[in-house]
Amino acid sequence: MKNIDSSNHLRGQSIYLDDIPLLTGTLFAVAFDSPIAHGVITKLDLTEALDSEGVVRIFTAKDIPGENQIGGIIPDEPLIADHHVHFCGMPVALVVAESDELARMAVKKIKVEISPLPIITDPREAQQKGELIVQPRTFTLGNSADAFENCVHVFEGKVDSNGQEHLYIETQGAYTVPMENGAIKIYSSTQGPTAVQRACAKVLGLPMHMLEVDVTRLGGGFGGKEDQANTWAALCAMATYHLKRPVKYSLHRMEDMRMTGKRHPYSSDYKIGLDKDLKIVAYEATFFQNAGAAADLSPAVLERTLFHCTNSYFVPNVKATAYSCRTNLPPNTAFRGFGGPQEMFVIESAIAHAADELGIHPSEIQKRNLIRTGDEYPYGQIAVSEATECWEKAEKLFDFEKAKKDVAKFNSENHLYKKGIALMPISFGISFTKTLMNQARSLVHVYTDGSVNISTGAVEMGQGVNTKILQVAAQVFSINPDSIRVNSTNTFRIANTSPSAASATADLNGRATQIACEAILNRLKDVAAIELNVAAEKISLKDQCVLIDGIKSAMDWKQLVMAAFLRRVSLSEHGHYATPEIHFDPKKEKGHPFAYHVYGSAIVTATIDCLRGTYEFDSVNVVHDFGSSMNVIIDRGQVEGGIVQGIGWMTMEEVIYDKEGRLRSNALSTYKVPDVYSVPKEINIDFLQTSKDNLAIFRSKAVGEPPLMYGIGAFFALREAIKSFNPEVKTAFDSPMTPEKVLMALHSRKLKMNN
Ligand code: LUZ
Ligand code: MOS
Repeated sequence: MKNIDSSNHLRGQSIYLDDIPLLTGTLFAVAFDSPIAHGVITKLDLTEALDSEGVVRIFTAKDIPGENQIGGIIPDEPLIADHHVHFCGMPVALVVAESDELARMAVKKIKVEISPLPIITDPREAQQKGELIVQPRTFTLGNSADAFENCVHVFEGKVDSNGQEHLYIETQGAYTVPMENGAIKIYSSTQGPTAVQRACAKVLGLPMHMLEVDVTRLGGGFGGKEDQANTWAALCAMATYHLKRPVKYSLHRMEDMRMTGKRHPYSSDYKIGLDKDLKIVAYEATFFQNAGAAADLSPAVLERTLFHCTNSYFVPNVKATAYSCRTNLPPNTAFRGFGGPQEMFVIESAIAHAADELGIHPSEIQKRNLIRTGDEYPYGQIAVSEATECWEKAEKLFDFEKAKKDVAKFNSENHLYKKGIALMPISFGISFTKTLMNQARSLVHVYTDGSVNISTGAVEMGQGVNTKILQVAAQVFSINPDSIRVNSTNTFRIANTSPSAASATADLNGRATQIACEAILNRLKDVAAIELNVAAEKISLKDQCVLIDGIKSAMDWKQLVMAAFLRRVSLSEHGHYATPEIHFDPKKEKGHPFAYHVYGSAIVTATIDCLRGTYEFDSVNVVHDFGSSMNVIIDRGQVEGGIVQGIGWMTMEEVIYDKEGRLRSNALSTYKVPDVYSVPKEINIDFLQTSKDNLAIFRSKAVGEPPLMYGIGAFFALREAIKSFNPEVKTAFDSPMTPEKVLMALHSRKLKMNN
């Protein structure tokens, strides 16, 4: 089944925030944000801006009717700077004017004086100065200190990974409309309608039932709108609260890039110990997460880093410690993978380091250490693993041995072009790491004409979740998908939602939909049994017909629905799903936090131009654990997109803040994202079909985040190619591997590994 949005997307008929028709009297908001990364506001001069054409009002922190606080996990983030500014891009004032252009003109006339304070941009420096968002956490398994004593090979080093701009095509924004009795309707480009509702309630000092958040779809989120859509919604809602007029704020790209947080850069230390058979016996890592100026989701991201500290490997002795470090950058936030990719890059670097020293290809080590069913993850969960299955199938299907030989042959015959090949296995835990968040609800109505309308907490952001929800209902009722509609996500229909995140949205909301549809179905079967005068067990529904003992009766779906209505049987249901079996004890740092894991292996091949340092990816060949995919087209799209986004993070996307905490890569002229020319020339995705029971919706495993991490293989493929040109060089584990860095590595004589 195709994505139900494809046709409207193609015709430009899909509704995004900017497509909502504006009501008469709508005003436009634009934030004035701090030009200084850290300091105390000594003077804020609004006079000239207030006189500017079309300005209705300028709001500051003292206009906030409730609490000036939008911190989700920790209350450490003012909506509008009061006295202190903590990062460049922090909102200081909100101009509201008759048009977007007039608001922007007025913003330029605001004058601020800020007495500067010391600026920290480096996470290690922050940690040394005790600037931590939360207490550090440590996961341990076995005894790594003792285990290192018995290792034949021990290697230590340092790894750095940079941030990543989400670059959702639709920028952040909100549109707020005053309703009766002081209620406010909030259209928001958010992954978390309830997060927006909660933040606005706090800022306005209103009960949540006054705030209706409505989301039709997003033009991408990638984690950037899990928490950080709250700001714009709360700003607009505050203006609507005071002015009793609709207020819209749709960010320009440069505002969005400057004012919002990104993927967390990490700086990490590793120590890896192997025995003579290349088994990883001990592993230690310390992570310094660059959290930015406020907690945002950083503590949760930090937690997921620890959960994935050994990626797809079983290591019997592990100690991993993670620090969330407060710096003067915009608060970094969720980004596809949520701290997992940063960690996986660290253990893959440790393995590559060991392989360098031992003179072997890293895959020799990777392969020997894949986690098997029954092995224990460092947090106590026992693996039900497909790691070896994916790896071995990839090796066979894409003939890894031959590919390696072809690369060697190419390299022996070419001097100015070199190829490199890398294998990248992944293991990603599915569930929010916070157990309580793993719940969802679905409201299903069947109308008397037989058509069906579904509302859930799931937000459609291009990932195809609405199509999957629709498929669930179509399958349970066995009716034509055309007779089903999935509604916008709305906090008045579905309450207390978890954000659409953690790859778990289709599982959670799909399961809730299944539960609701099955409840209605059971009532309908009872009605059919009475109408047709047979036992209810004999009734089934197929292709909009009622069957008795598998044989078509005279009654169809529409007649059955009408019969139920005439008998006053409810045709609506509110289904609730909470993932069973999961638990975690943060005191012990042990438990069973994930419903299941997703596995896979990718083989990445790169070619570099050794004169220029430029490169291309010849192919990415993947065997991915989809379980039993319920939508092959959508799932394939998610894997392709993830791979390209992962490659972008690892190779070309370079977030640059200067020492003053100002974003230098602040536009698409200075921040390079993958385009059609830089995607791999070939991407082959093989579906590992598994029949094991799992907690996914219809056994169709979550697919949103895991494939991004295949992109890490791109770094190591480039590294292999560089090694072939310049065997002397020990390329630093410092991503992204930009063409500049490749060129430097190719032609440097004794560039020391940076440890
Ligand atoms: N968001 C969140 C996430 O709040 N908790 C998670 O565990 C998570 N994992 C991945 C992506 N977003
Ligand atoms: Mo996400 S990083 O699942 O919002």
